[in-house]
Amino acid sequence: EKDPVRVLVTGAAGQIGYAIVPMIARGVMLGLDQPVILHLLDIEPAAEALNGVKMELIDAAFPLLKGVVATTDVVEACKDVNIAIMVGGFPRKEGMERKDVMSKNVSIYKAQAAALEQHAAADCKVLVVANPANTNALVLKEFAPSIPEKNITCLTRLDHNRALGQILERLNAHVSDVKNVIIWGNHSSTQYPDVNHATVTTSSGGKLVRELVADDNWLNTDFIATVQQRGAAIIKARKLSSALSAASAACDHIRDWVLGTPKGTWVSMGVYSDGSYGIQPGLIYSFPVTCEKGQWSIVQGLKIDEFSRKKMDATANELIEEKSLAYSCLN
Ligand code: NAX
Repeated sequence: EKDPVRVLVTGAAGQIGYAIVPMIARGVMLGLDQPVILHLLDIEPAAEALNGVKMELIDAAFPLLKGVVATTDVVEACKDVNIAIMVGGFPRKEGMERKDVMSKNVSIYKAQAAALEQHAAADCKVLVVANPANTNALVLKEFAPSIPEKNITCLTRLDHNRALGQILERLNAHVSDVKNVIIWGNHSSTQYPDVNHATVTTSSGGKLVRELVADDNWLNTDFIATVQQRGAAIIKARKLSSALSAASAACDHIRDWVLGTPKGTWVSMGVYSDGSYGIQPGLIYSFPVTCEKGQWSIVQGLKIDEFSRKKMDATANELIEEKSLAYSCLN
């Protein structure tokens, strides 16, 4: 049997936490042959609820689950973890200024960066889910300089999967037949869902989504807006934000990162920009990536038309602005 992998989930007493821990314990994230030890972190006011989650995990008797550490102590939570799923954060409450929310999250991510840097396994892979996800990940990177920058990512896979979902519904296709949509930029309403390179497998071979949909107007307007606004639509319907789909996407993100993407298929991940596609280095920006042997690389050489260029730059500009807001909170 393989040695267990230690997986940290912060904000584990929250909605996404409750949805993701059984997925991890069932092998959805790391495979059906990979035992896991779950490290669950939350804050003092949620300590009792966190303990309840631990009790339910014990009661579920998952064969792959070799242990549960449930704690409000960030050092204990980070000890020797191989994978860190950062779901905990400070939500925006009604009437709060953006700067105040940013300031709370900057201080949380600064502190947790330090704890991960000192106590996590040297090759720990980090996925930030909590919003503002890209900028929280950037703060984490800045304050954990000894963690390789390639190991710090943020979640845009939910947006990627939402884009696939819209195409599937439109074409009445099956999920395994549609691939290579792209989410560029920020996990926010400025993200750019791009279908220009997406394909569908049909009985007569691979076809471009654009050809099969045959409605550029829909693809350039309603499709983009629906994906960008999907989070808000879920809140309106459920009176709660996306949780099962977010948890599932986080599992997809880590699984593909660790176990690799299928040949010819890419996924979207928020990663530290190296300047690819003219996106300035120093931002955590969502790109199309392929993964092999636990390493992601940005898909190169895709043709970018003028429509896409504008949208990719607009979401980059929002990230530049968020970054300077985050830095202004440090003083
Ligand atoms: P909840 O409010 O249900 O849970 C958040 C949990 O984090 C709470 O239990 C809270 O006590 C805990 N927490 C707060 N500060 C903490 C700290 N310093 N250390 C550890 N835990 C802390 O929110 P939930 O619906 O689970 O969403 C979690 C985060 O995911 C939010 O920031 C949300 O905006 C973000 N999302 C990001 C998505 C993405 O695609 N990147 C999609 C889903 C989701 O909206």
